[in-house]
Amino acid sequence: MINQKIVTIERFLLDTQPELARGELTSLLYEMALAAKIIAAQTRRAGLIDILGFADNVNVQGEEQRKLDVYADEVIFRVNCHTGRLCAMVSEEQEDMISIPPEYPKGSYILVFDPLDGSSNIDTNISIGTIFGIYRTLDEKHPGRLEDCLQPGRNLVAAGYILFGPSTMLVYSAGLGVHGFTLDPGWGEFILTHENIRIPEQPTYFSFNHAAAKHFTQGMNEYIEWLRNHCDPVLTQRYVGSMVADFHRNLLHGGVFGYPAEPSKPDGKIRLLYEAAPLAFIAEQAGGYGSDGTQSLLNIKPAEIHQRVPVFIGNRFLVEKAEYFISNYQKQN
Ligand code: AHM
Ligand code: MG
Repeated sequence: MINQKIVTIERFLLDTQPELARGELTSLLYEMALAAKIIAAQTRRAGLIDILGFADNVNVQGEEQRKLDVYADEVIFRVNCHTGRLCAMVSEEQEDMISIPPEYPKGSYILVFDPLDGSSNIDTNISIGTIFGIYRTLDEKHPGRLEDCLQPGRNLVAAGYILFGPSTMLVYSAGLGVHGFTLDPGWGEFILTHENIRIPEQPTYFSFNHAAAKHFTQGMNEYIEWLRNHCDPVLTQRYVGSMVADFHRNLLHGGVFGYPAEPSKPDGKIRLLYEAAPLAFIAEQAGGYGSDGTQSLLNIKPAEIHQRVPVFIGNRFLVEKAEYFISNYQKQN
Protein backbone atom coordinates (compact mmCIF):
# COMPACT_ATOMS: atom_id res chain seq x y z
CA MET A 1 0.00 0.00 0.00
CA ILE A 2 1.51 3.34 -1.03
CA ASN A 3 0.67 5.82 1.72
CA GLN A 4 2.33 9.00 0.56
CA LYS A 5 2.19 11.18 -2.50
CA ILE A 6 4.40 10.23 -5.47
CA VAL A 7 6.02 13.26 -7.05
CA THR A 8 8.23 12.99 -10.14
CA ILE A 9 11.09 15.41 -10.71
CA GLU A 10 9.20 16.88 -13.66
CA ARG A 11 6.13 17.60 -11.54
CA PHE A 12 8.27 19.03 -8.73
CA LEU A 13 10.20 21.31 -11.08
CA LEU A 14 7.02 22.60 -12.70
CA ASP A 15 5.37 23.24 -9.33
CA THR A 16 8.25 24.77 -7.40
CA GLN A 17 10.29 26.96 -9.74
CA PRO A 18 9.51 30.64 -9.44
CA GLU A 19 7.35 31.95 -12.31
CA LEU A 20 10.40 33.55 -13.93
CA ALA A 21 12.36 30.32 -14.15
CA ARG A 22 9.56 28.12 -15.43
CA GLY A 23 10.45 27.10 -18.92
CA GLU A 24 14.12 27.20 -19.82
CA LEU A 25 15.74 26.45 -16.45
CA THR A 26 13.11 23.83 -15.64
CA SER A 27 13.75 22.12 -18.97
CA LEU A 28 17.50 22.27 -18.43
CA LEU A 29 17.22 20.53 -15.08
CA TYR A 30 14.91 17.98 -16.60
CA GLU A 31 17.47 17.43 -19.37
CA MET A 32 20.08 16.67 -16.67
CA ALA A 33 17.66 14.12 -15.19
CA LEU A 34 17.48 12.45 -18.59
CA ALA A 35 21.29 12.43 -18.86
CA ALA A 36 21.39 10.88 -15.37
CA LYS A 37 19.13 8.02 -16.47
CA ILE A 38 21.24 7.31 -19.55
CA ILE A 39 24.52 7.38 -17.61
CA ALA A 40 23.02 5.30 -14.76
CA ALA A 41 21.97 2.60 -17.23
CA GLN A 42 25.59 2.37 -18.40
CA THR A 43 27.28 2.62 -14.98
CA ARG A 44 25.14 -0.29 -13.77
CA ARG A 45 26.83 -2.41 -16.45
CA ALA A 46 30.31 -1.10 -15.64
CA GLY A 47 31.91 -4.46 -14.86
CA LEU A 48 29.91 -6.28 -17.52
CA ILE A 49 30.84 -4.16 -20.47
CA ASP A 50 34.35 -5.59 -20.45
CA ILE A 51 33.34 -9.16 -19.53
CA LEU A 52 30.50 -9.49 -22.02
CA GLY A 53 32.85 -7.41 -24.10
CA PHE A 54 32.57 -6.91 -27.69
CA ALA A 55 35.60 -7.98 -29.69
CA ASP A 56 38.24 -5.29 -29.65
CA ASN A 57 35.94 -3.10 -27.63
CA VAL A 58 33.46 -2.68 -30.47
CA ASN A 59 29.79 -2.81 -29.46
CA VAL A 60 26.81 -4.22 -31.32
CA GLN A 61 26.26 -1.00 -33.18
CA GLY A 62 29.81 -1.23 -34.44
CA GLU A 63 30.85 1.65 -32.23
CA GLU A 64 33.94 1.61 -30.13
CA GLN A 65 33.23 1.07 -26.43
CA ARG A 66 34.16 4.21 -24.58
CA LYS A 67 35.40 4.57 -21.07
CA LEU A 68 32.51 5.58 -18.83
CA ASP A 69 33.78 9.09 -18.18
CA VAL A 70 34.04 9.81 -21.90
CA TYR A 71 30.62 8.24 -22.38
CA ALA A 72 29.10 10.42 -19.63
CA ASP A 73 30.71 13.50 -21.18
CA GLU A 74 29.19 12.70 -24.58
CA VAL A 75 25.75 11.98 -23.13
CA ILE A 76 25.57 15.31 -21.29
CA PHE A 77 26.72 17.14 -24.42
CA ARG A 78 24.29 15.31 -26.73
CA VAL A 79 21.33 15.81 -24.41
CA ASN A 80 21.97 19.55 -24.15
CA CYS A 81 23.63 20.72 -27.38
CA HIS A 82 20.49 21.03 -29.53
CA THR A 83 17.85 22.35 -27.13
CA GLY A 84 18.41 26.07 -27.63
CA ARG A 85 18.76 26.64 -23.88
CA LEU A 86 22.56 26.83 -23.67
CA CYS A 87 25.11 29.15 -25.21
CA ALA A 88 28.21 27.28 -23.95
CA MET A 89 29.33 24.35 -21.86
CA VAL A 90 32.45 23.52 -19.86
CA SER A 91 33.40 19.92 -19.09
CA GLU A 92 36.23 18.45 -17.08
CA GLU A 93 36.82 16.14 -20.04
CA GLN A 94 37.28 18.96 -22.58
CA GLU A 95 40.28 21.27 -22.62
CA ASP A 96 38.44 24.28 -24.03
CA MET A 97 35.03 25.81 -23.54
CA ILE A 98 32.45 23.91 -25.64
CA SER A 99 30.53 26.04 -28.14
CA ILE A 100 27.04 25.16 -29.31
CA PRO A 101 27.28 23.63 -32.81
CA PRO A 102 26.33 26.27 -35.40
CA GLU A 103 23.35 24.26 -36.69
CA TYR A 104 21.55 24.60 -33.33
CA PRO A 105 20.03 27.69 -31.69
CA LYS A 106 21.78 29.34 -28.75
CA GLY A 107 20.12 30.10 -25.42
CA SER A 108 21.17 32.18 -22.46
CA TYR A 109 22.48 29.56 -20.02
CA ILE A 110 25.93 28.05 -19.49
CA LEU A 111 26.30 24.48 -18.23
CA VAL A 112 29.51 23.49 -16.41
CA PHE A 113 30.00 19.86 -15.44
CA ASP A 114 32.26 17.09 -14.27
CA PRO A 115 30.72 14.15 -16.16
CA LEU A 116 32.00 11.38 -13.91
CA ASP A 117 33.67 12.40 -10.69
CA GLY A 118 35.66 9.83 -8.75
CA SER A 119 36.10 7.75 -11.88
CA SER A 120 39.15 5.97 -10.46
CA ASN A 121 36.55 4.13 -8.32
CA ILE A 122 34.67 2.66 -11.30
CA ASP A 123 36.77 -0.48 -11.57
CA THR A 124 36.06 -1.43 -7.97
CA ASN A 125 32.30 -0.80 -8.12
CA ILE A 126 32.35 2.12 -5.69
CA SER A 127 29.95 5.08 -5.88
CA ILE A 128 30.74 7.79 -8.42
CA GLY A 129 28.92 10.94 -9.46
CA THR A 130 28.25 13.79 -11.86
CA ILE A 131 28.44 17.43 -10.74
CA PHE A 132 26.91 20.37 -12.63
CA GLY A 133 26.32 24.10 -12.36
CA ILE A 134 24.19 26.48 -14.42
CA TYR A 135 25.02 30.15 -15.02
CA ARG A 136 23.28 32.81 -17.07
CA THR A 137 25.23 34.55 -19.82
CA LEU A 138 26.57 37.98 -18.85
CA ASP A 139 25.55 39.58 -22.13
CA GLU A 140 22.34 38.46 -23.85
CA LYS A 141 23.49 40.10 -27.11
CA HIS A 142 26.76 38.13 -27.25
CA PRO A 143 26.07 34.91 -25.37
CA GLY A 144 28.58 32.12 -24.90
CA ARG A 145 31.97 33.82 -24.55
CA LEU A 146 34.72 32.49 -22.31
CA GLU A 147 34.10 35.24 -19.76
CA ASP A 148 30.50 34.04 -19.41
CA CYS A 149 31.94 30.76 -18.14
CA LEU A 150 34.40 32.36 -15.74
CA GLN A 151 31.84 33.52 -13.18
CA PRO A 152 32.08 33.15 -9.40
CA GLY A 153 29.84 30.53 -7.81
CA ARG A 154 27.80 33.34 -6.27
CA ASN A 155 26.27 33.83 -9.76
CA LEU A 156 25.08 30.22 -10.04
CA VAL A 157 21.42 29.99 -11.01
CA ALA A 158 21.28 26.30 -10.14
CA ALA A 159 23.61 23.44 -9.29
CA GLY A 160 23.27 19.75 -8.70
CA TYR A 161 24.85 16.36 -8.57
CA ILE A 162 23.94 12.83 -9.53
CA LEU A 163 25.11 10.03 -7.27
CA PHE A 164 25.52 6.61 -8.87
CA GLY A 165 25.46 4.48 -5.73
CA PRO A 166 23.34 1.50 -4.66
CA SER A 167 20.56 3.70 -6.05
CA THR A 168 20.86 6.68 -8.40
CA MET A 169 20.02 10.04 -6.86
CA LEU A 170 19.75 13.51 -8.34
CA VAL A 171 20.11 16.37 -5.86
CA TYR A 172 19.73 19.97 -6.99
CA SER A 173 19.17 23.51 -5.85
CA ALA A 174 17.88 26.40 -7.90
CA GLY A 175 18.21 28.78 -4.96
CA LEU A 176 15.06 27.61 -3.17
CA GLY A 177 16.46 24.89 -0.94
CA VAL A 178 18.01 21.55 -1.81
CA HIS A 179 15.90 18.69 -3.07
CA GLY A 180 16.77 15.04 -3.71
CA PHE A 181 15.19 12.51 -6.05
CA THR A 182 15.81 8.77 -6.32
CA LEU A 183 15.60 6.93 -9.62
CA ASP A 184 13.09 4.11 -9.63
CA PRO A 185 14.72 1.79 -12.17
CA GLY A 186 11.41 0.04 -12.89
CA TRP A 187 9.49 3.21 -13.63
CA GLY A 188 12.45 5.06 -15.15
CA GLU A 189 11.42 8.13 -13.12
CA PHE A 190 13.19 10.25 -10.53
CA ILE A 191 10.85 10.40 -7.52
CA LEU A 192 11.05 13.05 -4.79
CA THR A 193 12.55 11.35 -1.73
CA HIS A 194 14.45 14.14 0.06
CA GLU A 195 12.55 17.44 0.05
CA ASN A 196 14.29 20.51 1.48
CA ILE A 197 17.49 18.87 2.74
CA ARG A 198 19.14 20.70 5.67
CA ILE A 199 22.57 19.70 6.89
CA PRO A 200 22.08 18.48 10.50
CA GLU A 201 23.37 20.85 13.18
CA GLN A 202 25.14 17.96 14.93
CA PRO A 203 27.71 16.59 12.48
CA THR A 204 28.90 12.99 12.36
CA TYR A 205 31.83 12.74 9.93
CA PHE A 206 35.10 14.23 8.76
CA SER A 207 36.46 13.20 5.37
CA PHE A 208 40.07 13.81 4.35
CA ASN A 209 42.69 11.69 2.61
CA HIS A 210 45.02 11.18 5.57
CA ALA A 211 47.63 9.50 3.39
CA ALA A 212 48.59 13.05 2.44
CA ALA A 213 48.90 14.21 6.08
CA LYS A 214 52.71 14.24 6.00
CA HIS A 215 52.43 16.93 3.32
CA PHE A 216 49.81 19.01 5.14
CA THR A 217 50.76 22.37 6.60
CA GLN A 218 51.06 22.73 10.36
CA GLY A 219 47.73 24.60 10.39
CA MET A 220 46.05 21.74 8.55
CA ASN A 221 47.51 19.12 10.89
CA GLU A 222 46.31 21.14 13.89
CA TYR A 223 42.86 21.23 12.33
CA ILE A 224 42.86 17.45 11.82
CA GLU A 225 44.01 17.00 15.42
CA TRP A 226 41.10 19.23 16.54
CA LEU A 227 38.62 17.21 14.41
CA ARG A 228 39.93 13.96 15.88
CA ASN A 229 40.25 14.85 19.52
CA HIS A 230 38.55 18.11 20.44
CA CYS A 231 35.43 18.55 18.33
CA ASP A 232 32.15 18.40 20.18
CA PRO A 233 30.28 16.26 19.14
CA VAL A 234 32.82 13.48 18.62
CA LEU A 235 33.24 12.82 14.90
CA THR A 236 34.07 9.66 13.04
CA GLN A 237 36.08 9.43 9.84
CA ARG A 238 34.82 8.33 6.42
CA TYR A 239 36.52 8.89 3.05
CA VAL A 240 35.29 7.32 -0.17
CA GLY A 241 37.54 9.19 -2.60
CA SER A 242 34.51 10.14 -4.73
CA MET A 243 33.68 13.69 -3.75
CA VAL A 244 30.00 13.39 -4.66
CA ALA A 245 29.62 10.38 -2.35
CA ASP A 246 31.62 12.01 0.46
CA PHE A 247 29.67 15.25 0.06
CA HIS A 248 26.29 13.53 -0.07
CA ARG A 249 26.93 11.48 3.08
CA ASN A 250 28.05 14.58 4.98
CA LEU A 251 25.10 16.61 3.66
CA LEU A 252 22.66 14.07 5.06
CA HIS A 253 24.49 13.27 8.31
CA GLY A 254 26.57 16.40 8.90
CA GLY A 255 30.33 16.71 8.67
CA VAL A 256 33.17 18.22 6.69
CA PHE A 257 34.87 17.07 3.50
CA GLY A 258 38.25 18.55 2.65
CA TYR A 259 40.89 18.44 -0.04
CA PRO A 260 43.58 20.87 1.14
CA ALA A 261 46.61 22.30 -0.58
CA GLU A 262 49.89 20.35 -0.40
CA PRO A 263 53.40 21.43 -1.46
CA SER A 264 53.09 19.30 -4.62
CA LYS A 265 49.51 20.52 -5.17
CA PRO A 266 49.52 24.16 -4.03
CA ASP A 267 45.92 24.62 -5.18
CA GLY A 268 44.74 21.19 -4.06
CA LYS A 269 43.09 18.84 -6.57
CA ILE A 270 39.44 19.81 -6.85
CA ARG A 271 38.39 22.06 -9.76
CA LEU A 272 36.71 25.31 -8.83
CA LEU A 273 34.23 25.85 -11.65
CA TYR A 274 32.50 22.51 -12.05
CA GLU A 275 33.28 20.67 -8.80
CA ALA A 276 33.83 22.99 -5.83
CA ALA A 277 31.51 25.91 -6.65
CA PRO A 278 28.38 23.83 -7.45
CA LEU A 279 28.79 21.78 -4.25
CA ALA A 280 29.45 24.95 -2.20
CA PHE A 281 26.23 26.43 -3.64
CA ILE A 282 24.29 23.33 -2.57
CA ALA A 283 25.97 23.33 0.86
CA GLU A 284 24.95 26.96 1.47
CA GLN A 285 21.41 26.26 0.33
CA ALA A 286 21.29 23.45 2.90
CA GLY A 287 22.62 25.68 5.70
CA GLY A 288 26.29 24.68 5.33
CA TYR A 289 29.36 26.42 3.92
CA GLY A 290 32.23 25.86 1.46
CA SER A 291 35.62 27.59 1.74
CA ASP A 292 39.12 27.42 0.27
CA GLY A 293 40.43 27.87 3.83
CA THR A 294 40.43 31.66 3.64
CA GLN A 295 37.18 32.70 1.94
CA SER A 296 33.90 31.39 0.57
CA LEU A 297 34.37 29.22 -2.51
CA LEU A 298 31.42 31.09 -3.99
CA ASN A 299 33.33 34.39 -3.97
CA ILE A 300 36.24 33.16 -6.10
CA LYS A 301 36.13 34.14 -9.76
CA PRO A 302 37.96 31.52 -11.82
CA ALA A 303 40.83 32.82 -13.94
CA GLU A 304 40.62 29.77 -16.17
CA ILE A 305 38.08 26.99 -16.62
CA HIS A 306 40.12 24.14 -15.10
CA GLN A 307 41.46 26.10 -12.11
CA ARG A 308 41.99 24.05 -8.96
CA VAL A 309 41.20 25.16 -5.44
CA PRO A 310 41.63 23.83 -1.88
CA VAL A 311 38.24 22.74 -0.54
CA PHE A 312 36.58 22.54 2.88
CA ILE A 313 32.86 21.95 2.74
CA GLY A 314 30.12 20.92 5.13
CA ASN A 315 28.76 22.22 8.44
CA ARG A 316 29.55 25.92 8.77
CA PHE A 317 31.23 25.73 12.18
CA LEU A 318 33.51 22.90 11.02
CA VAL A 319 34.55 24.80 7.89
CA GLU A 320 35.07 28.04 9.82
CA LYS A 321 37.32 26.12 12.20
CA ALA A 322 39.47 25.13 9.19
CA GLU A 323 39.68 28.82 8.22
CA TYR A 324 40.73 29.64 11.80
CA PHE A 325 43.60 27.11 11.86
CA ILE A 326 44.74 27.96 8.35
CA SER A 327 44.73 31.74 8.93
CA ASN A 328 46.56 31.30 12.28
CA TYR A 329 49.26 29.31 10.52
CA GLN A 330 49.51 31.91 7.73
CA LYS A 331 49.92 34.72 10.31
CA GLN A 332 52.79 32.85 11.96
CA ASN A 333 54.64 32.41 8.66
P1 AHM B 1 38.55 13.12 -10.64
O1 AHM B 1 37.75 14.31 -11.10
O2 AHM B 1 39.74 12.84 -11.51
O3 AHM B 1 37.68 11.92 -10.42
O4 AHM B 1 39.23 13.54 -9.24
C1 AHM B 1 38.44 14.07 -8.23
C2 AHM B 1 38.33 13.07 -7.11
C3 AHM B 1 37.29 13.45 -6.09
O5 AHM B 1 36.07 12.85 -6.38
C4 AHM B 1 37.88 12.91 -4.83
O6 AHM B 1 37.43 13.62 -3.71
C5 AHM B 1 39.34 13.06 -5.04
O7 AHM B 1 39.56 13.03 -6.44
C6 AHM B 1 40.11 11.94 -4.41
O8 AHM B 1 41.46 12.14 -4.59
P2 AHM B 1 42.56 11.33 -3.74
O9 AHM B 1 42.57 9.95 -4.29
O10 AHM B 1 43.85 12.07 -3.98
O11 AHM B 1 42.15 11.38 -2.29
MG1 MG C 1 36.24 15.27 -10.86
